[in-house]
Amino acid sequence: MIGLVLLKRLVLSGAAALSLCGTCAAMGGNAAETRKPNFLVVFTDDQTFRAIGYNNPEIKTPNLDRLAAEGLILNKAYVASPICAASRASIMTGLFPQQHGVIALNRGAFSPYLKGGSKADQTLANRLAAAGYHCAFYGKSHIGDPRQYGFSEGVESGPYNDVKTFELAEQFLERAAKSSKPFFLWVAPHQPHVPLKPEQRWLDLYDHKQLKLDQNVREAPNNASINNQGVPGEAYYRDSAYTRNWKNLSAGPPRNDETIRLFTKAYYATVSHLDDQIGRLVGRLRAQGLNDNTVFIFLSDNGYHLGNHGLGNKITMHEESVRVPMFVRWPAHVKKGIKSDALVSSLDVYPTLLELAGAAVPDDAMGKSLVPLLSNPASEIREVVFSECTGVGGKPGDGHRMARGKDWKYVLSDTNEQYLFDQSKDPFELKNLADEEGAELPKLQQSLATWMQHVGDRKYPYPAGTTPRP
Ligand SMILES: [Ca+2]
Repeated sequence: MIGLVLLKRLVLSGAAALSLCGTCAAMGGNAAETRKPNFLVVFTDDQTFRAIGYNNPEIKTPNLDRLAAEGLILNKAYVASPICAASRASIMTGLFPQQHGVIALNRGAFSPYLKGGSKADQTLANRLAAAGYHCAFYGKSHIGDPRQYGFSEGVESGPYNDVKTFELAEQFLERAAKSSKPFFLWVAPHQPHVPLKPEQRWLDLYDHKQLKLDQNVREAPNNASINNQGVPGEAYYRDSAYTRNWKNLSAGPPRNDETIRLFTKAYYATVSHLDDQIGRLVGRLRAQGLNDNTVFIFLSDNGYHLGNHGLGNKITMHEESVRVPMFVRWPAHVKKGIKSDALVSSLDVYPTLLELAGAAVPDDAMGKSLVPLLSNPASEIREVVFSECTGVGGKPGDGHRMARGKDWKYVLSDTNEQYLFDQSKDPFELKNLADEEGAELPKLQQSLATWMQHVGDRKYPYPAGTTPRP
């Protein structure tokens, strides 16, 4: 591990890169010739934070566990928005949905960031391309052709094409190893988004009867608006996915323990298949001599409810929906086996990669660079992390907002109900403490109010009845 100052100097000047790397003799063309690190981001779809082996021994992800153990695990990673298109637009722009305009699934609002648009130069890929990177994208975009927002090559794949996506990504690495340019490779599989179609060999890894149910699993959601997932609603998603593609079972609410376990089995099996593909991709990285100088970042676009709070799908501000597995691996410079409890956002990918590329980070970027954590995982980069899922129910201002501090989480719900959870004592979010006296509520209310004003939230100023206490 190297110090932050040294890391910055190393990345920005590049001159010392080889002298610090003990395994450089084994490095291939690309890494040996370039000074800037390569970037490989694997961005999965709907993978909740408990759906990875190092957070949950029931799920089998040996490759991801090994890769995570070779770098920095980020325990508290939250997405800017727990829904596909909004989350993807956020990670590519470094902004929250109400800033870039892609609310919920309104991908048309991304047009200013596409080629020829007024904000096209602001995307992550365009900024990295300007810094000398060869940018390639394989997998699910959800916000248009990736070649329209800064990637010089790549394709947007449909569902069930992940095997092809990984093949193309491996072929890219073979070409990249022969190039003198650093690369930025974005791999976005569809797995484990529904409809689930796991092959039998992955299903065979799990006995649904042995799967444990989380403490907050219910047969049906209660009526609290914090659980509103809008239209068409999670029952549609889950019923259709499950009924069509695996077993003729209705898994929508009301559920029972068996249907939840059966769905979880299919979901875990899908993640295990994904894990195998990621393991092969990083194996190719190693085989091409690109391993040491490639920053590998793993995360998902949002989480997923597996019967938690009586829900499937995502869209809520519950942990299952908004918190994702995330780690950073960079063998040349990041120590193995380190973990951080710092509050991290998916928005942090944007400034982190720009900083490591030696490019300027724009003042309006909403994320924080993760670089300090790479050398000191005990450091903090923010006091509160935010998320939003607006557009729930089809109205632009409706939806959920979250301000999550170190131990406490505050949610302003769809219909202006307030929720306060003490994560240190109640990680499954079973007890709402918003009506109890204490310093945490006004503090997080104020944080959220400041954030709402900054992003131009349509609910700002606070709705009547929910005014932050002084
Ligand atoms: Ca998603």
